[in-house]
Order: sequence, then structure tokens, then C-alpha cells
Amino acid sequence: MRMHMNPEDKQLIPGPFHVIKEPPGPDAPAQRDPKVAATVSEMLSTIESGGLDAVRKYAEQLDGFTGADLEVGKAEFAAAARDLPADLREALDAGADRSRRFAQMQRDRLVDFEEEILPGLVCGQRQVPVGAVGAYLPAGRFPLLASAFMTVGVAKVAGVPNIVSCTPPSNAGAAHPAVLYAARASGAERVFQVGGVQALAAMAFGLFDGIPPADMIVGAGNAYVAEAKRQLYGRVGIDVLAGPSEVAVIADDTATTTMVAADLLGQAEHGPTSPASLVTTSRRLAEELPAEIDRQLAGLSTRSVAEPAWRDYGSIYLAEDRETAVAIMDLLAPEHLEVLTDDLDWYLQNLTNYGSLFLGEWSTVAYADKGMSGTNHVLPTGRNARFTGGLSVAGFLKTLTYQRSTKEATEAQARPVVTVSNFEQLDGHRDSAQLRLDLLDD
Ligand code: HSO
Ligand code: ZN
Repeated sequence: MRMHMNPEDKQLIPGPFHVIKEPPGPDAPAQRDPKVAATVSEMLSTIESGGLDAVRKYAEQLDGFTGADLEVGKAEFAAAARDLPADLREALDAGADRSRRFAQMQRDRLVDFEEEILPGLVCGQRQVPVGAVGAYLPAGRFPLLASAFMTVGVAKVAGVPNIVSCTPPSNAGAAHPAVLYAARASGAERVFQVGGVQALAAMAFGLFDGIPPADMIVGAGNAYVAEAKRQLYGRVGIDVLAGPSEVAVIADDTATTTMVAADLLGQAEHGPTSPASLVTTSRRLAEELPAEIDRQLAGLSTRSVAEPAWRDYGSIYLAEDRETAVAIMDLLAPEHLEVLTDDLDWYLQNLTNYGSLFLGEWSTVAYADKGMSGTNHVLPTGRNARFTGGLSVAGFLKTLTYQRSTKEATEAQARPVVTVSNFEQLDGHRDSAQLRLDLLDD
């Protein structure tokens, strides 16, 4: 996927703008590579019929796992807590804590209520946690340590009673100790060193001993993990179908080129198809950026990833005014959006399509990525921000409604139901209303 504008989209932009750089690359296979889909579908059915033996077989074949126990034991957790550098442990504790606090703020604002909507009819809603969640904690090319805060930690705040986690045995055939530490810091209890499709299948089908089938599976992963979530969706709930991580910046002439370049490269290093875009009202910035990106790339250890990402999926748009900048950005609908301007509130009020917004030069995407600002980093990609926000405590809660009606509220409901049901020729519906009307006469 790339964050791009079709020619039709461009007609919707109110003011003039110039394309300084547009992604020349083709659309990366977003989430539906037919080969990946076929492999995943075969794996899911093999695991569904073969159970834990099939999981073990894939773990050995794909992850080289030869350990005795798929489950991470007490000793491994203890080793992680003992051996990790103290500053890393403190940093992970801080991220877990701040993410939990923001999730709790969200929880406090989700309400149960009931109210009389008609004389004799009370309607209400309750926030009920999902019963069982399976969290995937990725540890591929890089272990993304904050993943546990965003999934396990937030599910805990929601009150999910059964939470299981899986993480690939990518650290010399075992789970990564730092991932284990972050999982524990988020409140994880049972963690399995199983990766990829086999992990999601084992959680969804309830194959681990003493663990119920997951009602919902969450967490980012590679293209196979995303495809497994897509195929399991409907049978279980999911968080989002994550594509490559994206970043965009809106900047005016007050922004420094150095900072814009650094923050774009800060996400471009996620993968060679990660889109990064600048929309600016400053000609100076638009013109200076390419050289500054090249300068910073020269010293970046992740250059081999970030450079093709910028070359093939990077874009720069020069907008006449801020209204135009907002219109362009709302079309791109990026996962992460930084605003580096002197009128932050105006942008906050006017932008509508983004996963998470970072206002001003003292905020940056990396802070949220590691849980340090507290907001969730599981966010919509591939322009999904047009129809959804990211994962939040509400994602682990179901808003369930109920009603309690008395005799007094019967006329107002039953009469029109009889009329409508007669029209629809749904006589069974009509009869359950009519029966209650008849009782009124007694
Ligand atoms: N940018 C990723 C999250 C992350 N990055 C964690 C680094 N660590 C998706 O929002
Ligand atoms: Zn990131």
C-alpha cells in the first residue's frame, strides 16, 4: 500500500498545490498476496484438524523450535527480570504504566447507563469485556517491546478475564527476554513461545492446555500474521489489519528541516514499503527536505530499509494554504500524523483522518511507539483511518444493550409493530406484539 492520491482525489483539493515528490513505486501487496493467503489457509486447516501436534511441527519447521515446552516457564521470566539492563527494565515499566494509565482514562469515560425512553420503557447499555483474548507479541526483524502494553495491558484494564500471549522463539530458539519482561510488565501471565500463523491458530482454536479459545486476537505481525487474522476474522474478533507502518507530517515555515526529516525516517525504517509524506505550506521546507533526508540516511544504520522506503513510497506536497494541507492529509489518512506549525489547535479542530496525532515539535511518533506518551500504537494503516481509529480500551469491551418494558409501554411499541409486520407479512413478529395487546384488555 502507499499513501497516494488518485487523479480523482486531486480534484477534491480546494486550493492549488504542487507535487514535489510522489511515490513512484507500485502499490506494495497490501494484505492480500494470493500466495500468502493460500499458505495461511492451508496452515489454518492443518492446525484445526491436527491440533497441538501440528502447531509443534510448524514451530519446528518455520521457527526452528526444538524446546520441550511451548509455554514460557517461571525460570525464563525470572532470567529476563534478572538479566536485562536496569535502564531497559525501568523504561519498559514506564511504558507499561503510562499505557495503562491512558487506557484507564478511556475506561473511566465509557459508561453504563439506563434511562426511561418512554413511560414504562427503560433502555440501557453495559460495557462488558470480551471473555478471552489472544495477544500476538511480534519479535521478527526487531522485537517491538511496547506491543504488550498496547494489547495485553489494555485488555487487562478492560477487565478481560482470560488473556494468553504468543511470541516467536526468535532469540536463539526461545522467546526474547525483553519481550517477556514487557509482557509481564503489562500483566501477562501465560506466554507461549510460538510465532506466526501457528500462534494465531493455536490461540483462536484454544489448543493450549487450560486456555479457552480466544474470542478476539490482537497484535501486529508480518504479512502471514495479518493474513491469518483476516481469515480468522468473523470466527474471532480482531484489532486492525495492519499494513506497513506510515508517517506523515504537516509543517509550516516554523518547522526545521532536520526535525521533519528525522521524524519521517523514524518510521520509514520499519520496512522498505513504509510510506512517509510531508505536506507543507513552506516552499523552503519542501525544497530543502530531499537533501536533508539524503544527509540523514547516510548516517542511519537502518538505511538499507529506510532508503528504498523513502525513494519508492515517500512524498512531498506543497500546499497553498492550511485548508489545502488538511484536504491533502485527509486523503492520505496516515497512521501517524505530526503537525509542526504555529497553529496547532486549528489543525486539531480540522483534521479528521489519522490514526494518532502528534501536535508540536515536542511530540513525536517514537514516543507513542514505545508507550511513553500512553496512547495506543496499534493504529489503522492503508487509509483505514477514514473509517476507524486505533485500538483502545473500547476495543476489548462490548457495548451491550438491554430493555425492560412494562404494561404501560405496550401500546406505544406493540401497535406500530403490528402495522409494520402486517405490511412486511411477517406474521410471527405481528403475533408476539398482538398477544401482548390482547393481554391489555384482560
Ligand atoms: N510504529 C509502530 C509501532 C512501533 N514502532 C513500536 C516501534 N516500536 C506501529 O504504530
Ligand atoms: Zn514505529
